[in-house]
Amino acid sequence: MPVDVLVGLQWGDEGKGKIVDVLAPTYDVVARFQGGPNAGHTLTFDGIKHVLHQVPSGIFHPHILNVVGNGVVLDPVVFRQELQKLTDRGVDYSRNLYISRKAQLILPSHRALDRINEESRGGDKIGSTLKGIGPTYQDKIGRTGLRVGDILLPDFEQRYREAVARHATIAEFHGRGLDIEEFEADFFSAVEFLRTLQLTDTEYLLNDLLKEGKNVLAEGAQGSMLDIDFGTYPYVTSSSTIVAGACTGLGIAPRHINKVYGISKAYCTRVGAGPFPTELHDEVGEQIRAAGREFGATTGRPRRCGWIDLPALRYSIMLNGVTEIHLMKADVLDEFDEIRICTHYELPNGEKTDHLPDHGDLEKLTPVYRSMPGWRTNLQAISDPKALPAELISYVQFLEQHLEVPISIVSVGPDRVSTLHMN
Ligand code: 2SA
Ligand code: MG
Repeated sequence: MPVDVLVGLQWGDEGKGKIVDVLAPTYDVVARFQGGPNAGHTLTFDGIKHVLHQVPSGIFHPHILNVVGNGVVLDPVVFRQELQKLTDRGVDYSRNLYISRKAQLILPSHRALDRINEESRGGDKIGSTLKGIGPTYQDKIGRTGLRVGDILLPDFEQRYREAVARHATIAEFHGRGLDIEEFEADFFSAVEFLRTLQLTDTEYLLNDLLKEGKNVLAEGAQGSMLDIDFGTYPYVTSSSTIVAGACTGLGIAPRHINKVYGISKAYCTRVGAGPFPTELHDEVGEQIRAAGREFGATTGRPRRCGWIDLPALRYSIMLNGVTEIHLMKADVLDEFDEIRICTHYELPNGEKTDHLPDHGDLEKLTPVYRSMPGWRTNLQAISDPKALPAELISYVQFLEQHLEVPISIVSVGPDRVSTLHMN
């Protein structure tokens, strides 16, 4: 049975959490394959909003196994807080949550280094979430990281001390101290808690389940334009956010992958620094931010807002082999008389292109827009796709035509129920 993968096609915050929640009941397993507490996946049902960071979004369904894969970087302190919140809301995760022993551990010193790295960049900050993501992946690739399985070793504390000593020398290089003493007791008690959970070699678990005929939904975090290789480097996150990351981040062979759901907003946002060709610096951008409540789910930072960017989407669709698109937050554009779509870019020499140049040029290019009339309709009140306004249908058809991928879902509100299945 197959693995379907769900990825963000933009700079994150496309609404992946909501779609995993909607699709989850048709899957046996939901697995996270990269990222960590930098993610903020928002799910809304029964009038309650839940924000998940490291826990897979299938956790509210007792029959679904939820897997934190080896590609994830896990902060035990944040993880315990998240699980405590779930317990408070009556969710029992004791039997349906598994964590890879090969996932990397985020230490308090990684968080400190994230901040020090950012501060030492002066005016050229990445705009990291300061959750320790970059430094933890650095240790992973540098082969010096601590993994979840290491907490079961008798000399874990010694290994921890060695890592911190190494991190202290990096901090010292920047003329700084780590200053993490006050966080260590909490870290070790969270590690103690982590030991009580189901830690296992999830690559075997997943492949055994696939053999039994179970199906898996791989839940991506962040977005393709933040991918470490193909995103707007260096203004990216430190993991492979594209479909290929699901293979290495879970231990699943490419031949198991079937559908690829590409999630995109009906417009575009970005949080953190880096190029964003269609960004709006005017009151239209403000209006989108207000209507879409565009503030970071993890850090609360205001998100930068702009129109949908077809060259960027086509690039993401190519990298991921997207088989269907889910268009999110269409209702945010309800009040607009005009909707704009960036169809291609113009280079400083006047040449037209629909390729993404490298980031230096990306900042210099001018988006070329096609304008379409807005629908001026309260979409949240609509539950039948046949009742959608003609202007929205035209917008969807225009996107499908230019992206060459069907849009199978249009989301018209945060709740599970505000999900229109097209076709
Ligand atoms: P990091 O912390 O090292 O991964 O930051 C590097 C860049 O990646 C961006 N990034 C994100 N962008 C959008 N959403 C993310 N998740 C949270 C959310 C973010 C928040 O769901 O809202 O609450 O601020 C996310 N995580 C990382 C980040 O902005 C940097 O540009
Ligand atoms: Mg988010």
